[in-house]
Amino acid sequence: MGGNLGSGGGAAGGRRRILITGGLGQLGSEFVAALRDLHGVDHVLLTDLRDDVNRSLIQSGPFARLDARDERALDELVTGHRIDTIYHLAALLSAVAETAPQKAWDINMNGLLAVLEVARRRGCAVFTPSSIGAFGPNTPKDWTPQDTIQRPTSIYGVTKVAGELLCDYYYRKYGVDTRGVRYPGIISNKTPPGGGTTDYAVEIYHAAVATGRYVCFLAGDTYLDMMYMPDAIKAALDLMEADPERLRHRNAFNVSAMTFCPEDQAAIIRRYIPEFEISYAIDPVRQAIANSWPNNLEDYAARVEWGWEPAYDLDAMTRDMLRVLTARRGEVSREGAV
Ligand code: NAD
Ligand code: AKB
Repeated sequence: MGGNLGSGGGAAGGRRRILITGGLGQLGSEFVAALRDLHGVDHVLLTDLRDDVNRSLIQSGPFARLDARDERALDELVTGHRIDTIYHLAALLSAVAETAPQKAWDINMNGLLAVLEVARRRGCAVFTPSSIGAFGPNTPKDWTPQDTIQRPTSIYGVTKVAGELLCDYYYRKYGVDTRGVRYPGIISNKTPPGGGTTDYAVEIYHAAVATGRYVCFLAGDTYLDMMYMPDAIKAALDLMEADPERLRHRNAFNVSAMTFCPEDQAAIIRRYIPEFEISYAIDPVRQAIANSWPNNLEDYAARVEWGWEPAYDLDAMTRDMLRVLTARRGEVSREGAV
């Protein structure tokens, strides 16, 4: 373990004492930094099943190896570090889950159950992300309403709907302060995505900068909701600090920032890299999942209940992604030349 959490603070309007599960993944690795900026390095305990990736992040503050399903180990960390808030990010994403449905159910559901049980006993608040994957083929595809039909056909979606309901149940039955959003595909440049259907939208930027071409596993006209990482972080932090009196939905807020298809994204990239080429080699499993998800969500409830507003659209995100990745590539080639 990288160290113990410092003393002082509390959840109510001040510095929280936070534990993150699955913290070495695409979201967690950036949530850690944002939460440490806000609450202090020593107040944020990073945990993950793995400890063989991202050594610099592991060494940057308190870390513990934790299987989120291990309720006893989680309870010990929560009591030992006097945790008051859990960001539960451990999960298998949609494409990986489809290769091992029983394992996906085990990790996604038993991990969440362990977190909720510990939160119930120890009085913790809990943030758990749901996903656009919680919707299915008979959900309205455009401007998908906050409260609508949810009959997902992927195992990932099944666990996301069950998770939304379980979090609502723990709030109603036991008063656990559970909160969450339905994230779209998240695009970021620090940690690669962990095996989802929307991963293409991240890979495309890396490929554009590295080789100027990308072979996409979804068809060019597949529309999906997407969001840039800074907005994803803002959504979680704002929701967790929102006045509970104003929250009617709590665990499954639709949040939306932009919708596009691979052809749209390639066209925007060409504004900045005119020679960029995209071609297609469709993966039937991920295409079927994508076809069952909405094109774009209506997020009025999040706007009204806690003031949600994204900052990045497709063009602003593309400029930032290309700027960061190009600079990083320059650094790497300069280091290589030394
Ligand atoms: P990721 O796959 O990048 O990271 C998940 C992390 O969980 C990994 O570091 C993995 O080692 C860890 N993990 C797996 N099993 C574990 C276990 N049993 N105990 C502890 N840790 C375990 O995923 P992510 O993209 O960071 O997603 C985080 C959450 O956000 C998930 O609930 C996911 O469904 C949700 N979400 C993500 C996106 C997205 O586009 N990334 C979109 C919607 C929702
Ligand atoms: C996935 O594609 O599985 C995730 C998600 C949208 O939940 N990125």
